[in-house]
Amino acid sequence: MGNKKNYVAFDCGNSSIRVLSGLFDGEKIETKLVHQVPNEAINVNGIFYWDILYIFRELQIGLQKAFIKYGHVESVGISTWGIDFGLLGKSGQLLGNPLCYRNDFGEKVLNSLSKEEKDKIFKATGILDHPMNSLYQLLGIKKYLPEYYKEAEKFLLIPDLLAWLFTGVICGEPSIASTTQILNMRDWEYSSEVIDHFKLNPSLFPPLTKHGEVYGNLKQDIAGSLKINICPFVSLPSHDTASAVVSVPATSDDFLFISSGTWSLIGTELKEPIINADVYKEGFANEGGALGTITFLKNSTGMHILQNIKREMEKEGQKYSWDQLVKMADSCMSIVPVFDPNDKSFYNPLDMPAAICEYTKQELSIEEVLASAYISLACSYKQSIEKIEKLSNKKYKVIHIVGGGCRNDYLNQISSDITEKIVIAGPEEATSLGNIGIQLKKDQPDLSLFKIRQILKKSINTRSFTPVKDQSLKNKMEAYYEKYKELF
Ligand code: LFR
Repeated sequence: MGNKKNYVAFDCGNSSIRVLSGLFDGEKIETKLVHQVPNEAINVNGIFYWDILYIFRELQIGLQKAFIKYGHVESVGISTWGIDFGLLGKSGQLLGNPLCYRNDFGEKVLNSLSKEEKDKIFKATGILDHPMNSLYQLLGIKKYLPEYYKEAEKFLLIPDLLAWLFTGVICGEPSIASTTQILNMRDWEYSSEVIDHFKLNPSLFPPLTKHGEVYGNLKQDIAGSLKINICPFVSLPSHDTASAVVSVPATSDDFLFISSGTWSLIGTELKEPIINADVYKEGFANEGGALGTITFLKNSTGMHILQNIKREMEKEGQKYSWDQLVKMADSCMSIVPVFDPNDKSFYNPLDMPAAICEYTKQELSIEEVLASAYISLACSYKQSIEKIEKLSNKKYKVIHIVGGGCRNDYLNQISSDITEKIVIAGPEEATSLGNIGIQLKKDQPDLSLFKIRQILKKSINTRSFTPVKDQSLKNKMEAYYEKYKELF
């Protein structure tokens, strides 16, 4: 490894827990996946939980592997999915496993609010109301699991909770804090208006760190049991979407991105939030990005649909590769119906293909279900992009698709065909690269986001997709989108 530095990224998503080493030679970063295990919410008596101690344990195994493979760990950064959190009790211990945002508490709470209340929260924060936001989950716990809320002293979002488990330090991080819908995105402070309105305990929320600073060190007992060096933990965009956006290989400050994973986060980066009635109406949020930037985005259903179709197909015991699924979708010659991937029916169905058939009111073959899912996802991308162009009064020629979902070249091509824009796919390891990119600030505090992006751009390969030229295919794609727009 020569004298490359070994930066470690924890990348925890809804479907996998991963540890990567980022080997930095002073010019570029080479990422190496050192550990990966599946992640899954666990249903206990109808409530979905995350097994946080399993996640903690697997991250330790990954950290140890990174040390054994590449030597001294320079530092560690944590990125995870947003919204979910754990509560520490009065005696300083974790009060049970964190709940998963796919429970229905949030929806029940949000449905009980008046339009005025919803407007007030959006105005106070700049974040869109979505049933899964931590605010509604927390209020749901207050109402439906009151014993947890009563005993809670600290609210720690998943990366903050992991940071506490690894370092013993209680702190928060701004990008993940924005997924609560309690942070005011104008000044990045927890909104006293929201806290007072819902009579939340303000001391639940820990102080926020600054990107690039070291907030703690690996606990001595963990370092001892893993037989690795005591390494610093660096504050960085610990919301996976925010770290992924750091790695977008854009050539200018102004770009469109889709961070593609279980969710597709479709947006652009801004210096200041845009908080007005149109933004609210069109369903956009001003989430926290890296180093004070705003990721202005729409949270749209992504690979979740395809992941669940695949899961259902595999229930009989046979395994399918993603290539096989693409071939099946591509073999479908018929005109398929389109559906709104963001409809409630697809949020957590027991059987995704059945949910699609029921929603479209058609008996579809599995090939048709797959084709319909691909087309519908691409149509939802186009609709969100049209809205971004309207709200920002700009036109974009290129869409950067980053994250695990950009491995799917079939979806990349259909997205280019439907949106009639160039798609640049990559990097796939977007979250980890962004995470490691910001860790570089530990030693080079003056590194700007622009400079970090240049380093990351040198470190990756991308693939380009241009819109279909064949006129009859073009017409077919246009017809699909017209249908989609007419319906949704
Ligand atoms: C993407 C993501 C989204 C968030 C969703 C649920 O991985 O973090 O940004 O809305 O997961 O937490």
